Amino acid sequence: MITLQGFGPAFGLPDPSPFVTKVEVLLKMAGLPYVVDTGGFSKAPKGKLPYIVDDGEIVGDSTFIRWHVEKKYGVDFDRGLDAEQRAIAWALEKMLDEHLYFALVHTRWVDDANFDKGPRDFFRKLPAPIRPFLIPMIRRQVRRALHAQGMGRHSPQEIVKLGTRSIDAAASILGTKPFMMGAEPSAVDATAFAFIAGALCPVFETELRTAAERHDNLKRYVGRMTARFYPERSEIAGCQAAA
Ligand SMILES: N[C@@H](CCC(=O)N[C@@H](CS)C(=O)NCC(=O)O)C(=O)O
Repeated sequence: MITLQGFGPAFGLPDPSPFVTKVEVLLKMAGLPYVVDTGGFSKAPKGKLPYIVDDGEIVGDSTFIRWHVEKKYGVDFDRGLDAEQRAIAWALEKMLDEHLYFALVHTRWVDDANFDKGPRDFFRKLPAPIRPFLIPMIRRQVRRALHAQGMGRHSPQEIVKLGTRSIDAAASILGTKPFMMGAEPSAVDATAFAFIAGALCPVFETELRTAAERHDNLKRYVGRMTARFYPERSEIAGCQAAA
């Protein structure tokens, strides 16, 4: 049995981390039984979530988890795609993982109002006296990480411009297709669903959310992915589940 280490549902999303949601959807796509555990952050092999424990084997990072599942269980998430489609899917996935992600982190962690509505809640289980020290410290770490990565050097308006371009690109790639690469879901849909749902999350007031809301095809896509992979949910991120 596979244990997926994540943060647990938050903000109406399967997980606040798009990377955890991505892995959960990949496991669902692969039809593998799994359980979610939220107590494993301190043992994360790369200091980040998600990671999985598969029969004692620990695999960290959503991409390495995908490759582990493909190799160990003989799954090809991209079956039916030719080399060019696989390359486009990879490029789209990495645009979301390595670019849109940091714009979303900025909107949730740097903007005070959004932080108060969202990430501040992660600290509610900590003893009250240490919260006033720890919360600003962790926010400083996030700001430093954004600065080191580069996104954090831009103004909020510039970050919105960059993130909007990625959201628009995802909407254009989807076009009128049911899923990113065609009639059936492939690996990139696990990522795209996680990030687009994260961008559309109604908890946060952001111009990136407005940018995503402009695309009806993205909203219907989140609803379609919800119907397929979270059939127990009537909606995710304000998008009604519908096939
Ligand atoms: N490349 C990693 C990224 C994972 C990641 O950035 N996880 C974040 C949550 S969204 C995390 O655990 N951050 C905690 C930290 O950096 O301390 C993947 O694909 O799994």
